[in-house]
Amino acid sequence: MRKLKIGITCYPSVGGSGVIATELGKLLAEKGHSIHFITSSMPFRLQKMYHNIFYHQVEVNQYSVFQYPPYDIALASKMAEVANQEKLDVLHVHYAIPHAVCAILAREMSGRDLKIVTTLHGTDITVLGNDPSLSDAIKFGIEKSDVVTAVSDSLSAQTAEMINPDKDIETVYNFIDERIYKRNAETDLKARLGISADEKVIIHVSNFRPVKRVKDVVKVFAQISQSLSSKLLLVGDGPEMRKVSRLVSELGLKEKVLFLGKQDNVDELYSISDLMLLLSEKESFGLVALEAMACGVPCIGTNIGGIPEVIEDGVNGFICRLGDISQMAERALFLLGNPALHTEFSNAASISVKERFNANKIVSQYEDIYYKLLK
Ligand code: GMT
Repeated sequence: MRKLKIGITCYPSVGGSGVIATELGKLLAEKGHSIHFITSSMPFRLQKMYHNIFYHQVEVNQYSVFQYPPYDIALASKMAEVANQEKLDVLHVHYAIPHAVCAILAREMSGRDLKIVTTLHGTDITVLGNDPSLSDAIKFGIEKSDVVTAVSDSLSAQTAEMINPDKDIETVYNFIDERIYKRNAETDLKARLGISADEKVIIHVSNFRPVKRVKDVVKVFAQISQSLSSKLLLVGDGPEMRKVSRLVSELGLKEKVLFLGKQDNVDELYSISDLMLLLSEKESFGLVALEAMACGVPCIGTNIGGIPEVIEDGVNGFICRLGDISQMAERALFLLGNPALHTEFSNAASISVKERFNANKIVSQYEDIYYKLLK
């Protein structure tokens, strides 16, 4: 098969979608394709030198007559320029707004038969899809893309329901590079964090936006810690941080909750964890649950969006009703208090990642999409 020239546009410094787009680019490059990132800044996971990965920065003119800097136009121009210069075969954009719409404009500007693949990650549909000033543009971006994928069946269905586009949406799940996410051999990290060997470790990782319901995480932990010697690791930062730390103080949990802020090597933290809590009210997939599972950590998640497609209730974790703190705490205590079940869930979590969400399988699905389009 001929090697392809693929442009990738994503939010380079934002959460799971940026991680997936960057990891996809790296793995496609390892398979011999040339990858051109067209983004506003260097994708944050692009840490080492690859001979076949290139970065094209979108620069926005700050000309004083512009009330708002025209980022979308600058992005479309850059996409067209790179498409022509590099003779791109495919432009794979992550998020419909603005990236798919910019890609369509870029295709027009370039005059090339540039194939556009759009991957929907969630908030572009579940939040922006409700905004009447944007929903027509989202629909346009979806319908004019050559192929549209979504990261879970739930998001595919929700897109059909909310946007009703005249376009099929294919589910391609997110993936994990198991070379990075695996349970590390025992280290002294637990001791260095001041956690004793017999204490259970519960972890939550997010951007602390209201949809992540981090206060529920603290409330569930409050119940767990009444019966079990344990610590809660809160990893990440964001708008809810102040409210969360106030709640931790009010509940008298300051000695038991570790605020670790944003961290790069979360695999090391998962490797000392016994349970992950993902209690969001919106979540199209839940990449952090997959990362934890790859490190053998069972998860408790809500019955929301794509979470039940990742965490299998009663197999590698538990699915609970949104906001039902008692049910979540009861399931957590049941699992943490039953070592045989915990080992079973932990093994099942790793197996599920290997079988359903492994990088090779998912990257091949994207490659098949590109080749089919170029036939
Ligand atoms: O969850 C966020 O706030 C970040 C957002 C993003 O743009 O990365 O995450 C979305 O995309 C991830 C990667 O596909 C998914 O794992 C997250 O579930 C999804 N977030 C939401 O749907 C809220």
